[in-house]
Amino acid sequence: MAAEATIGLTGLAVMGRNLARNIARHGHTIAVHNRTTARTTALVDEFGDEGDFVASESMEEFVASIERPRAIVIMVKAGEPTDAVIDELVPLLDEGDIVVDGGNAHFTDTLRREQALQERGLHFVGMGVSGGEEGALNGPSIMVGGSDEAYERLGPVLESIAAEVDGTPCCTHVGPDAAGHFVKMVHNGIEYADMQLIAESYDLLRNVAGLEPAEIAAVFRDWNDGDLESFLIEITAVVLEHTDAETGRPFVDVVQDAAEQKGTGRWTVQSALDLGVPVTGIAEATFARSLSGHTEQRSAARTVFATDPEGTPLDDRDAFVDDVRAALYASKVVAYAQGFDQVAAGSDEHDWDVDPGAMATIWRGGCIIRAQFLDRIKEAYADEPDLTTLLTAPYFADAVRDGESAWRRVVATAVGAGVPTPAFSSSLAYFDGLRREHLPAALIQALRDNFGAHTYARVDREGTFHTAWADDLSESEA
Ligand code: NBP
Repeated sequence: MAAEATIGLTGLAVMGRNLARNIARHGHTIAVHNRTTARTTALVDEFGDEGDFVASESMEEFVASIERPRAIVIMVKAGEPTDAVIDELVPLLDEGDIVVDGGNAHFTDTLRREQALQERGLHFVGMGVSGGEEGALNGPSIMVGGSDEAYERLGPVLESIAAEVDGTPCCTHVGPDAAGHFVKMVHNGIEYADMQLIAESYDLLRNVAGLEPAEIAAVFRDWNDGDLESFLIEITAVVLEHTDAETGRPFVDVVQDAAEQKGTGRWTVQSALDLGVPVTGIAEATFARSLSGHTEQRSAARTVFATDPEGTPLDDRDAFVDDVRAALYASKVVAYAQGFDQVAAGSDEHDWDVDPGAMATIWRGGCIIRAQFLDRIKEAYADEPDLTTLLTAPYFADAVRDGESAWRRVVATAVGAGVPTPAFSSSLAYFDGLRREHLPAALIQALRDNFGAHTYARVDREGTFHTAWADDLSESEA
């Protein structure tokens, strides 16, 4: 078979198929393959007229149909299936060929695979693709890891199929080896926090302000005209105004209130713990999903503690709704600041040299967290590339300062009413933790020295000290 395809893609389930169509629609000849040939045939039968597809039944034919150095995208189930496909592909490849994993791999798997393929003279690219099936077809946000050489070959194709905002493609070379999959993971973690904050806002508007779902939909639509403008706020309005055809009830009331946390949120929190980065918003969002799924414990607790606290009646419902908007925005600033801290920490740990402004730029379109807000983040990093925390960038500092009292009122009201707002509350606690002159960590250090001779540093002189707690309380330099 003549090597005629610019790029190849194996794994033609929903994501792979849509990505292949997107590539073909942009004028690139694409070789396609799937373990089960029926999917390949179906793609070409249904959409063959959208572009130039070169279909193969066997992996050998598929590889032979791609121009060298070959660029081959794998879009199969993450984990063992990805390793199985890599193992099948590698013996058929030549030095300098590029294997791209577009699945949701854990970044440590990508580190391992990159190392193994590099030793065989191949490039391995971990590529984060955001935007679900719709994004894959019409323009995803693409976070590409791997070598510069690999990006030179892949960049033109990937940038042509990515979403575009203000003429800029939502695709970039994030950094070496696993940088792309790492930032995709944090992106998903931020998505968890974003959705949890929206869910808490909804709960407060419904159960403290007493609004009906359709009324709350109108509130979200209104919010979507301002600073909060984003895909998630927009679809919240759509979901909340939807009525279940069968029962005539608000759709949100016929959906079970048990959310899953499938992996990337958990991975983000696990990595944050390893890196020592407090991503409280993402962690609380992940735990809130876990709590929602503990139906037996919830049922037991409901039986024992059924009564809601009375709380304080609202004086002014409209003012409360506006307070919730301000609290949502301030908490969102915190959640994103924490996510960007994690990207920076991961980048330092692995020498990836990730440009945070570029991440904000490519998340503006194609992906689930796309929002007007990301333009402000992009600008903040453009003004100050070494920003210590997004919270102190002038635009965000003003936003938090303006919303601070509303934020405190909302959290206090929620606590009084017994409505759980773990993401709102923990974001506020994080903000307070950062801005305070003194933290009680001093007492923790003293206690650790008392029970375990862990030593402490003093505020008034250099050095490390220990107090003889069980003896004469004298202090010595450790
Ligand atoms: P799935 O994750 O459902 O995987 C199905 C594909 O994997 C099929 O092509 C299947 O081939 C192939 N496959 C499996 Br399973 N085991 C295999 C093996 N041992 N050898 C060869 N092929 C094997 O597909 P998807 O939902 O399209 O997602 C693809 C990737 O994209 C995943 O990593 C996913 O996490 C990621 N992703 C998904 C989304 C989304 O919104 N769905 C978004 C972003 C990223 P078969 O047809 O022969 O069974």
